[in-house]
Amino acid sequence: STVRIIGAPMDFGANRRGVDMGPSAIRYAGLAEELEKAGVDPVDVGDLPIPRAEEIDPENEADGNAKFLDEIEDVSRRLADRVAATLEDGEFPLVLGGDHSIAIGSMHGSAREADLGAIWFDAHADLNTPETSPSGNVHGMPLGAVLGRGSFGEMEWAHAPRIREESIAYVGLRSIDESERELVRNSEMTAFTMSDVDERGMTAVVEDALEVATDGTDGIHVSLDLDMVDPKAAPGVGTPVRGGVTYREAHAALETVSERHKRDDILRSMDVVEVNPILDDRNETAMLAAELTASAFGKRIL
Ligand code: DIR
Ligand code: MN
Ligand code: MN
Ligand code: MN
Repeated sequence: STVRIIGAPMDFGANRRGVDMGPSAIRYAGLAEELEKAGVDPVDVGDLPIPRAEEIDPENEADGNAKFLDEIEDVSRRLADRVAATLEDGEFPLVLGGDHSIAIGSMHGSAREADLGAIWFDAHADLNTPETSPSGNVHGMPLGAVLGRGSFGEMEWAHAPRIREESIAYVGLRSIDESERELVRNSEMTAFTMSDVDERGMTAVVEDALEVATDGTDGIHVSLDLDMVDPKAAPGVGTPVRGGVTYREAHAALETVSERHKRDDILRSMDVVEVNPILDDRNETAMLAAELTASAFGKRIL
């Protein structure tokens, strides 16, 4: 099978600069080689053209309470088209971020021709909207946007009717805004927090998450925010939160996804986000991102 690597070097959605270098860092860490070891055929189509923040009128930043929303809307539309075209060509879209706002485009594109479930590996819930966000950073809002919550103005199109809340499972949650907590609790989504990982172990949790995401859907999107992992193993992220999953648990999580994929061909699209080389320690977070992606596609020790 062919995996089409699409770089999305976007940092408009994050509060820390540098996440736009994530795609280069993950490639340099050996993503294509790791994927080959997993037995897939990677084809790298380069990066989506994204303007530099320096080129943008700073007035745009304060676009209501969603910073750089116009720029993000434009990138999301083009990314969604690329992801949909990749699937039409019979290839697997693997999108490299960039901040987590890129998931708006990748999920929307993936859900055009399919009922889509999702596993959201993240310390954060990313369910804010311009109305609820305390930061105005769109990387905290991608699920809000695709689920059609809140007012995204020109980006209302991002609502993807073929993504149902009940087909989304979180894994790794540990940092939810006060205003976001009720949104998650009142949603139809399934939330596995770090406490669930503590109590039940990562493999059992991800098996349950896979049940949620595959039940009644045509396939799943895996969104891997590297801040799911503890900052000791993944220091190069914009919003590190201590108490995250270990290096081994992270591998177990993605290996569990690949085991299920081997049986039932469930994987449809994936993104790997929030790697920030400026904050990293000798590219180790990018290397982890490459390794975990290979685990998702079936790379094993033996
Ligand atoms: C916070 C932090 N919930 C916000 N979010 C994220 O700004 O909305 N950090 N996603 O990675
Ligand atoms: Mn996130
Ligand atoms: Mn996060
Ligand atoms: Mn709508």
